[in-house]
Amino acid sequence: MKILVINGPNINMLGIREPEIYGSENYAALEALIRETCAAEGVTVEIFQSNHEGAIVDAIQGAYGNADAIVINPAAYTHTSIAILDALKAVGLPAVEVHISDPMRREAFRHVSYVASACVKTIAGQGIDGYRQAILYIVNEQKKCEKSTRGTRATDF
Ligand code: CA2
Repeated sequence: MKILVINGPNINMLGIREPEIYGSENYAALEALIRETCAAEGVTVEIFQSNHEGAIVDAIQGAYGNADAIVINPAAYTHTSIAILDALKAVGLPAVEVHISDPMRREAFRHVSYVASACVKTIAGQGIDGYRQAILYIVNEQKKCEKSTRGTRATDF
């Protein structure tokens, strides 16, 4: 299984400012957590971060035929981007939306997520551990799927 993890604008600045909102871990620590979680689960991972909406759309399109699932924190684009929503719908891969903070407990302009309707789950307010939870959710769903289809094909004995 391969998971593509996408981070939007300013996530690369983690740990530099606003630790009371985003915690004190930096982006390198986030990458390390994602890689450790995937390695422990036997999952291949690709991590992508961009400050540009179109580059994020390109990364989502690039996952088509190349990844089995997406973990995405679109950051501020969560609240504005129909293009990212459409890209997630276009590729049709299971996607989990992650937010380090809980946008619902912040300013009103953060209460709307344009991408949520294209995601199978949203994890918010768990700090960077939310990425670990998202990966484990995907792995567990995959295991459930394998279990329910096992032995149902004519070629299975
Ligand atoms: O809580 C989240 O993960 C967010 O997606 C983070 C975004 C924010 O626009 C969303 O509403 C919620 C912001 C990305 C990080 O921005 C930083 C700001 C200052 C210092 C470090 C990072």
